[in-house]
Amino acid sequence: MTDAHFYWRVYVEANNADSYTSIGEVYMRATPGGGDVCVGGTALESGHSGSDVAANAFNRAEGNRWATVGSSGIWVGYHFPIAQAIVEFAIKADTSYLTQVPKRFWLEWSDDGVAWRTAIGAVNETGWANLQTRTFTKPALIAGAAKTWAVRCLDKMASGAFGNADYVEIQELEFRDASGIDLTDAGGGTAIESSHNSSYVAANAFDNNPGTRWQAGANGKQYIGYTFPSAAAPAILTMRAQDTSEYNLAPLNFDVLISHDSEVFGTVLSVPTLPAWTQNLQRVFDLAGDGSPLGPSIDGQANANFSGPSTGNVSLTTTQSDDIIVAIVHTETTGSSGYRPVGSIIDTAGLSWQRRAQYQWAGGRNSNSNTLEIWWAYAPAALTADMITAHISGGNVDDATILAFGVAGADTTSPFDTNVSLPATATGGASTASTPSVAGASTGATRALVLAVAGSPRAGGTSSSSADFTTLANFTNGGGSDWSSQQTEYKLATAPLINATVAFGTSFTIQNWGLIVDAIKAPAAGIAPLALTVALAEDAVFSAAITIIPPPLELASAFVEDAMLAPTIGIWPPLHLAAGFAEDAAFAAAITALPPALHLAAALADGASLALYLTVGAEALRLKANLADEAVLTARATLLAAIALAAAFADGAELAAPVTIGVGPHAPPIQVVVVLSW
Ligand SMILES: [Ca+2]
Ligand SMILES: [Ca+2]
Ligand SMILES: [Ca+2]
Repeated sequence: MTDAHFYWRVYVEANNADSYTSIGEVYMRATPGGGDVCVGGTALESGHSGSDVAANAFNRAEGNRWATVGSSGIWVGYHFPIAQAIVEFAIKADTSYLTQVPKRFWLEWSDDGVAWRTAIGAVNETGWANLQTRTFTKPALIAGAAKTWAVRCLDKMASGAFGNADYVEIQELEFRDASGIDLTDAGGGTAIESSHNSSYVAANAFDNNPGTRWQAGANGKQYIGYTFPSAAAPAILTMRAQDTSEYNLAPLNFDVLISHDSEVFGTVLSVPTLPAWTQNLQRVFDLAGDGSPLGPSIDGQANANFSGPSTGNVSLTTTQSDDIIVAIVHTETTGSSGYRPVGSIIDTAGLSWQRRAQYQWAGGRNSNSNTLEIWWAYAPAALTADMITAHISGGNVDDATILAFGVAGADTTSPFDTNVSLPATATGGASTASTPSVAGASTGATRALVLAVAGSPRAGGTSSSSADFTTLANFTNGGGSDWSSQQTEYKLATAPLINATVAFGTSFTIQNWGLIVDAIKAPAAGIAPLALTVALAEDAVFSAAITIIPPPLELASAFVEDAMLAPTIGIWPPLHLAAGFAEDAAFAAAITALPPALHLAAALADGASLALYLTVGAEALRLKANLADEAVLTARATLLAAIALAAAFADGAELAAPVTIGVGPHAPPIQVVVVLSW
């Protein structure tokens, strides 16, 4: 993500208690303490009062100001003639009207003047003096850490029962470390917020209680966060929507902010507009990632009942390609009829189905024989009304149920976690209804969708998932002599489970249950994608061999004519490699990083050359080079993981790129070689 944008504004959420808001001057700077860059452009505003137009905030003259009616949701800004990366701004009060000066406000940016995102903010600026100027510099992480972490909610769903309500709700927020521990659970910190409605305080989002929530409004944009007792460096953010029909009040997009003083905030991650929330859905975000929610995630679901005949159908529609499709079947017969396993599954899309798990147990009102199975198939394309048919072997069933769902973002070649404890199975509730539960579940994958699947020859109990899970389905077939019921719940684990007990919520109790717990893992050991972008002018050359293992690497170079860059880097995940070249420039890179933080910068004069071999550990790596004419920089790289490679070339250029990609923690290194010639 580039930080340079054409539109910047000061968005005011509160002032110092006045029905009007005014600002004498606004300054914006591309470097801390640098010169104001608000020149040559156009002043923007949400509106103004009388002659107090937006331009008055940029005329560098005292005794005039931008002013407008209102104390919240109003703004003044600047449309720059060239994109600017603002890292600091200042506000100056005018010669009077101090109660009109903003108290809580955000410097926001936009690329189109319509959709705005947060850059810097201040939340409690009181006690202004006439002509006083206050400066706000974007805070950055210090060794990856900050004392305060927050989420500024922007838009929310505009449909559904509560979609138009003018407030936002979050059931739970977590800031997890790399081992999956929610750092806020250690206590000693303070929940913070812009505001709350009624008793729906910020602390409700950090209480691990699904029955409580944070709610705030109006005007939509609100923030909530947590100030730790000392600086913390979470790796993962999770957000959970309400477990009620108000789930659609969760934010559809938001910015993740940090602060060192609980007063001035800066954005560290912008989460783009998300797909719609569902009830009790928990989404997971890599704080060093690109803002897209982490998978695997559920992509469509359907269920159906069948009694008597030995086939059952369900029609499934999904939205994404490269899903793993899962089908779960429960069958029961009464008396001495015996077990009814699934013989095969076929579907109209012609997918190749395999059985993952089968669990059989005896028990029920009529000494039933119960079979619960998990089947799966890889779907290269999204499914539209795919008819999935389970063929039961051994004869008719009394009752049966089938649940089908898609899982996006899974390891498509070997989807299930390979830990020997899985699939874990258990049965219970033989004499009295109980909550299905199994102990001793472990996973090997760093990130996996954990599934708990229960079946019973009894009427389904009250739907209920345990606090860290989300209910996927709860349904019952009441035909036949007895019943077939299923309940399935899931959660995205961001660290391996170790000898864990997996259970449903305590409200879900049932007799004669059977349970399977399993996990579908993320691909490539959760290593983030690599983006490699190069723009080359005429006669430029690019050749790169990259080997990476995983944390963030940024490599930037600016070259003048005849310059050459050839790096060799080996890294752990996310890698950003960017270079801008003038004519006759050349780029060749070989990179090898393992872990801790590396910052490398070089400026080369004419004819100079730089050749690098980097071995980096698991922390941020930054490589920057500025080359003048005839300079040469040589580098090479080695990666493990998904890679995206893009290049733009001018006249006469050619691209020949042999690419070999291996996945998995022990797969051979990826070799990426790009050679340009003409
Ligand atoms: Ca002025
Ligand atoms: Ca928590
Ligand atoms: Ca809560």
